[in-house]
Amino acid sequence: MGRFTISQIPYHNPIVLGAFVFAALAGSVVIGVISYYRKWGYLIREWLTTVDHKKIGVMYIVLGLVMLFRGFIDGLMIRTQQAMAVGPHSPGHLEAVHGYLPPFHFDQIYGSHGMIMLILAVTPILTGLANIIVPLQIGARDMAFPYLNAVSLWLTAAAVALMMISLFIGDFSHDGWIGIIPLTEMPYSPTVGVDYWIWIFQISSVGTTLNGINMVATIVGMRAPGLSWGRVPFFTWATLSTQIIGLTAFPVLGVALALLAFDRYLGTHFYTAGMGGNLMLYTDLFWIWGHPEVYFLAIPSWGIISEVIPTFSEKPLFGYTAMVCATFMIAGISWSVWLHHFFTMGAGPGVNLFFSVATMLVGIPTGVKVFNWMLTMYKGRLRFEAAMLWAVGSIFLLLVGGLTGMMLAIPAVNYTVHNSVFVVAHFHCFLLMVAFGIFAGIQYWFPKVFGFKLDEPVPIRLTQTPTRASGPRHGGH
Ligand SMILES: [Cu+2]
Repeated sequence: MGRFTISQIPYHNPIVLGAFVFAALAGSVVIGVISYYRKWGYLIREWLTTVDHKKIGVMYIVLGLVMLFRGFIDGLMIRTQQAMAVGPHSPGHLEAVHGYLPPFHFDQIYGSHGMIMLILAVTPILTGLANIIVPLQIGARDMAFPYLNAVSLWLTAAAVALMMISLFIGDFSHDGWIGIIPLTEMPYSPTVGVDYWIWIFQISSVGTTLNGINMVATIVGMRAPGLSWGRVPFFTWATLSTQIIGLTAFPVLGVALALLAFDRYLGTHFYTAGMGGNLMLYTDLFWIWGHPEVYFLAIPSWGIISEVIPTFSEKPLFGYTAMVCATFMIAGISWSVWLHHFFTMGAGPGVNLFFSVATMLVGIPTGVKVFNWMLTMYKGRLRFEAAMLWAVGSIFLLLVGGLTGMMLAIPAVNYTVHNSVFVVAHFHCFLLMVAFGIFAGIQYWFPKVFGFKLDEPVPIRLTQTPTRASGPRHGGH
């Protein structure tokens, strides 16, 4: 904090100033409305200090939706800049046109968009859904450690607060959401931006790890009598494998960030070339967390659509056991593929080949899932309500995102599309698949939380040979 001065407030930047005025106005309106209706006592007693899993879940989702909005604005700003800024060699342009954002501002937005969407929007929303639904699905009264659950939520909220403060005081990291090394080292990033980035990441991942401990303890130890593993609803299975990934992956990120903090504050050389340090150490540690993190987001989303599709097909989930096995296979393989994030960094053909084959293996269990969803819908009585439309859309996005992923798994293709937006398109298909799953889940479970169904137009019903649902139904309403 000693490095903050009054000059850290970017009052000379009209975009930031405008955002600050808007945030201040919106904040005072919210405070005014709460005071006018005298709801402070209710808010503090019933919500802010609660340890109830459903209310914590709702707050997680609200927090995530607010950050989804900010991340969306960041995305719009990135795209607007790219549409306006033209390079000197583009057709019809003899000189560069620089758009509306100065480079240092664009770089911050570029980092904050990724950071917000992955860590502060999608993760809290999925955690919130699991918080609400998992104890209900397994017949538990609450999570195993309700107080710890509240601690996890407020750690995430603290990270969100830091993220919002970084918008107005000081700056945010200029070095991308992955913290490209050695740019994040002190000589290249002397401002507070990278420090914000480190502590937002670190605090929120401690919250996520604690939540993982809580979830695993709940699912393993608090299932209702008779709810054996073979009958556990699929979303709970998905949450269990997700949290096992989280529990093993997030500590690696914690170490990677702590070593970077040592480099910055104590002058150590873990990631710099001097004194025996190596920047590839950071790259490896980061992506050893970074790839499992992809499945940390995707698997719960697949869990959601595995609940939605059987309900709106009026059939049980096809291949329950295969689905569970596929989920854990994906979780397992996700540990041996991280180097595909830097094929072009020169690890050599042997290493690249290993990680290429390992990456392609992920396609097998993922394909199992896609076919199982399709076979669940096959000859079902399909009702295309909003949740089902999101779920089916999600499968399409998984197909596009997954097949481009198979292309990127080939190192030669990686070299070819390097520095293009191919990989950006690939992972945005994949993450929008996650987002579609989230919207399906919110729509589907909304009545569970609030007691009424969201309004929707008359659902489309495909007339097909009716087959009655038979056998045990896994999960759902
Ligand atoms: Cu990956």
